[in-house]
Amino acid sequence: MTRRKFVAGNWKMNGHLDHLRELHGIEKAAKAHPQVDVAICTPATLIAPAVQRTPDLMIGAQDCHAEDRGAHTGCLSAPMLIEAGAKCVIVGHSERRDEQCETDRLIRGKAEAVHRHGLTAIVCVGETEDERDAGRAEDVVMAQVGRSVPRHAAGDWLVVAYEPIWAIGTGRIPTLDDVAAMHATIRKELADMIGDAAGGIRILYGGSMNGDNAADLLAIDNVDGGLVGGASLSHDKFVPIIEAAA
Ligand code: G2H
Repeated sequence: MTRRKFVAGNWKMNGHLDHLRELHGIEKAAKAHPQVDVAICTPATLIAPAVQRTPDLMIGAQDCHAEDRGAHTGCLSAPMLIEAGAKCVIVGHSERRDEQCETDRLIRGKAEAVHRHGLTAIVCVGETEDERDAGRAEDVVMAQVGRSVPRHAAGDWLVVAYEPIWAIGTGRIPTLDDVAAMHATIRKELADMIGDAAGGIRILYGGSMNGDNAADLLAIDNVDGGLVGGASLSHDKFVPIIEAAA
């Protein structure tokens, strides 16, 4: 099955209003390569101004609550993110699994909320270095996929991002063979869960993706794009990744 490549930037807790100038070059590259889906997930405070500044670029969020409203101080719901102009939402990033103690069950609830309101959910999974060294990487990731991905998932609203935690922001990446093996395992797990619909779900690689390694990573079977942190913060580092995906 043919899947459109998807390159999503994750600005994490970086960027102020003046940083939105970086979006112009990214929007231009996205327009020049319409065969690639391109998004930037900004801090929530920047979503609305980013949409205003670059209306043709997909802007996303980095989290949302599983509920639509209520007594949840400090949280944002999917309808609020829609109002701000978000089109996609990262859920279950390992930094939130770790720092906010997010569980697979909670992450599945967030993905379902994202879908309920017509947005695209990017569900993150990935193993620690200890888990990989112990030979448990595939078991850990399969369990996360099994519990975090809703059973009615489909390619038009759900994306999985495989991010080995030890590769995040470290400049280290797995071997290409290891990436291929993990993405194939995720595809198989999705097929066991949801059948033929699994073929339409995009599986992104994340963790120190940059302009130098993107072409090799994106050429791997079942690598349908990238979730990019550090290299998405400037257009001159992010645009080569979009070009590699085109
Ligand atoms: C992994 C990735 C973005 P980086 O978290 O989600 O970050 O590309 O900086 O490793």
